[in-house]
Amino acid sequence: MNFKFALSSLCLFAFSAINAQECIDRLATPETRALFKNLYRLSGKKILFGHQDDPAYGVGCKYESGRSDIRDVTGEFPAVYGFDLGRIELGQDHNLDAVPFAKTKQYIREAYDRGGVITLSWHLNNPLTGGTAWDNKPGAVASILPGGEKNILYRAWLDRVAGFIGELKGSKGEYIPVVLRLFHELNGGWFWWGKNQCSPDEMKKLWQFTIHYLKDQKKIHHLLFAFNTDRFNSTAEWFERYPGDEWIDIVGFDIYQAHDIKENAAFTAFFEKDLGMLDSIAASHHKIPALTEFGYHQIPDNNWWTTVFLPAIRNHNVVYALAWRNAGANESGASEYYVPYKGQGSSADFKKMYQSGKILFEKGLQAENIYK
Ligand code: BMA
Repeated sequence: MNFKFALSSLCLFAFSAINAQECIDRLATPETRALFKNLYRLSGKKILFGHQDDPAYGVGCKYESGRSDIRDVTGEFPAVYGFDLGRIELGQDHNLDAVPFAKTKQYIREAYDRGGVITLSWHLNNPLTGGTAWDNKPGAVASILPGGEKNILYRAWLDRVAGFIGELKGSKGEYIPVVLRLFHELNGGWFWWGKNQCSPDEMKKLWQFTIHYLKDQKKIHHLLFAFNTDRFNSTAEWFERYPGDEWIDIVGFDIYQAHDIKENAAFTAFFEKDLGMLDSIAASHHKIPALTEFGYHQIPDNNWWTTVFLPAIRNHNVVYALAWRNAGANESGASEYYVPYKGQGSSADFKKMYQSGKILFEKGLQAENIYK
């Protein structure tokens, strides 16, 4: 290799390496860039604990200011807060789980003031049939692509999402950065955007259209984009519907343990295998790895946090792990929850995990100044 060639390839390498460690939006706000940079930095060192709908409600409290199940158990709010936009597309004032969007906005502002990370998912209705996100008749993805019969409707839905996100501002008037997690679990077949409902090519086009629309047409520059599958068997499966590195900041997967303690060993094996594959995916593509959803329904194993969850996750690079919502009792009285509430069987063990120092909650994250 001659010297000139070596030098120019070195420059090219250095240039792409620097660029690769930035978020995809070249016009991203300073706080959004800082969020990307700091999550990238923390990956492999700490894991931010997240919880869906955390300050809104839990098993132990409903819309009580300053309370959450995580806070009742540990004394702190989580580090990451997930909320869902499902039904915003219809112009409703509350989401599919009855959380008023006005309250979500307020929770997001308070979470940001505490130094927390905000992530939004979107269980949007089926645009073709008008059914829910779980109405998985094929054809909806094709119908909302440019030229499709529902593309104009889909744009109007994105306008509403953009309207909501555009109103998220901090106390200095700066936009609050948001990790937007679209079309989650797309390798499963249960949502209308799932693998049996559209081709990989249609799905990639939908991602690209959606991100381009929000970023370049609606001019929203405070988003990091998260792409996530459900549990997966191979890197090839994970990548099948990936739109490309220029569209995605955060890479992840969702995983749930089935309701049986006997499955601890099998779950651990699967979980670790997926975490390992995600580590390589993120490292080779210069992306931030995250466990975008997880849970063990009703946590029937009192020691699950320190004997299953923590040992599996602690040696991997996911920078956050978002537990699903503590919905509490439904109409039939059955209770849905994935983190302990005060007095729940696994709360002492959860506290032990909290004290391990590896997993960050509200205060540990505050020390990291992730928006600077
Ligand atoms: C599911 C359940 C549902 C909920 C949906 C969207 O996993 O928690 O009750 O409506 O997520 O949040």
